[in-house]
Amino acid sequence: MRIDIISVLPELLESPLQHSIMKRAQEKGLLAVYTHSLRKWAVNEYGQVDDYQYGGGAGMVMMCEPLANAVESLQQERKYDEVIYMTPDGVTLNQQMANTLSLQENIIIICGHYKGIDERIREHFITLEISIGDYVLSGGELAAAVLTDTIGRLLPGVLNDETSALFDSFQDNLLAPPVYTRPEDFRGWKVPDILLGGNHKLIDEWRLDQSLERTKKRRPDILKD
Ligand code: 6GU
Repeated sequence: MRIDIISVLPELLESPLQHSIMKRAQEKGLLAVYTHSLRKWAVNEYGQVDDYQYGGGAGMVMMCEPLANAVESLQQERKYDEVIYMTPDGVTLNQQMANTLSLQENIIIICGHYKGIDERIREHFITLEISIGDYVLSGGELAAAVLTDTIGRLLPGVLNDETSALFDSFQDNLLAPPVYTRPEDFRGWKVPDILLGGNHKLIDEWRLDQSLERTKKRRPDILKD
């Protein structure tokens, strides 16, 4: 899968996508992430990509021309399945959306800044608007990194058996059960006996039960009947 991210601050995206699982996904050739500085398509030699908003009011708006040229120059090279705009007024990201997006071949992600992007770009280029939660970030970059990570780890071959996404919280509308590692006794705090017994049927039942309890208590809203 290929993800092209358009941003006024591409540096912000680099570190989060260059380590651990995202690094491995790219090294294995399963994921290709390209970041593009919007300034490359600036309207003048000063690198301008934003301007005052019509009607007045504080805050700059990202201009049509640089964004339209950025998207179209990418679209000239290949077909994109989605042109996504990261924005707090988009639909809230969840695991189901990540699963769906992980099946796509090529996507563009646009990171907003300031007051956002000119509405005409949203109307004519954007196919999907995504928020990562009900709070406001200074820009869309961290949100784009979150989206890329959550999609990237779902691509076949990225995770191995040990890190399998099948048992993640939310994957089956259940939170993950508690986990423990050595030692068996830390300051008198013991690992549940059942996990030490080696009876995998009982362990699976215990884990499912813990998942259910945890979900009922913490996230009754996601629990299926
Ligand atoms: Cl996608 N962008 C910004 N700026 N803030 C957010 C967000 C996105 N999602 C939640 N808050």
